[in-house]
Amino acid sequence: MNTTATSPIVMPSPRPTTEEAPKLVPPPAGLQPFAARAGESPGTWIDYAAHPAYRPLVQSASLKARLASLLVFGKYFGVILCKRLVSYELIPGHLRKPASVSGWLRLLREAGGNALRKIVPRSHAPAATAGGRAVRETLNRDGVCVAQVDAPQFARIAAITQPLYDRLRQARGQRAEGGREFDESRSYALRTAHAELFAAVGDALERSGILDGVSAYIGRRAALIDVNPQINDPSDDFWRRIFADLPPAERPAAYMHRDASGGDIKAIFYLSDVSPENGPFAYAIGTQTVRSGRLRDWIEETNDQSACSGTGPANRGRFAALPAALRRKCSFGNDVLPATEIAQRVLGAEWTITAPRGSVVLFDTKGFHRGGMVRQGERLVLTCVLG
Ligand SMILES: O=C(O)CCC(=O)C(=O)O
Repeated sequence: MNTTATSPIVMPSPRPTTEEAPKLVPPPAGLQPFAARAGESPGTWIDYAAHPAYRPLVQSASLKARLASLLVFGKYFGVILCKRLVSYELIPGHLRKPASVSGWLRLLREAGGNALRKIVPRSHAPAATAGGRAVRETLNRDGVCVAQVDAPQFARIAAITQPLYDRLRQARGQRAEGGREFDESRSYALRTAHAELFAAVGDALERSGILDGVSAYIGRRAALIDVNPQINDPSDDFWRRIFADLPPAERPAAYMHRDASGGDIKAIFYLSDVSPENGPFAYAIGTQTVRSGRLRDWIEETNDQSACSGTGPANRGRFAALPAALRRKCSFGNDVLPATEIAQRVLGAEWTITAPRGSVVLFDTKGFHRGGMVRQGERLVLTCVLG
């Protein structure tokens, strides 16, 4: 068994030089960084009993519907607890769906190791390099950090990924236009099949000091977990196709969300120039500091996992039938009403990151973000999970 091919890439000690330290792009002047207030979270901002899209459903939910919703919630809450116990999102893609006994053993070993690290956490030294320190400080302050990848390293990544984008474009082309869910914009490159890609991305992250900075930010040695090529174009309508049963209305924070994962860092490499029209990634700076406690996080993640946070009538019905304390979600942006205080605070902090090909955007996935909402043209990115 080749063990190096089955465990996450753990980078050797960082070895960037001062010249290689990434030049970080500051957020534009004029943004109002989000100042989190004690105890607040998406669940405290939206009163679903008074929200026009939910109020009638909250009022009409029968006892049977309430019990059914609670039952579904309980089931998915269990799933989330298990996922958090083994840090599921930190298990690399190629281990997640075992097809053999040895595959199951590798998965169990990985999951067990993650669970053990929760009980006996390993401490990690503060960032050792200038680039790493800059990355950590920027993530601490803004939750997001934009850098330029070294040109030869970027060229290597672009060349290796070209066939993956060709294949993804072909797969997307076979589907009727419209009605595309966000996940259909991505493919999942497994490390076992794409070792060269993982090596190139890992190298770029390591040599720039980014991985060093991420390690210092999360307080443990970060590894490259997943690498996902992604294409977005105007046929991706996941952000427009919301509340389809209701009359059109202004949704100023449509698709804004925090990830329903256990809290990892993502690195989005821009493989095409990204303008305001072709789906820039956007992040509300400072929102990584909105922390309302693990239980509330788990409740939000449960509702996203069970699809209860969707905006279709059935999803809203299930969500509305939950007890008020459980009516909170990670993908809360669709529900933000215009001209509310929270709309103004989130949108006032939102950095829409237009940048040339060769840029990389790092962000704390528990901060509020959105992207891939293309009006014109096409956007190619490589979304990587670090943790
Ligand atoms: O594609 C984008 O720019 C947004 C991605 C995103 O929201 C995510 O990965 O959680």
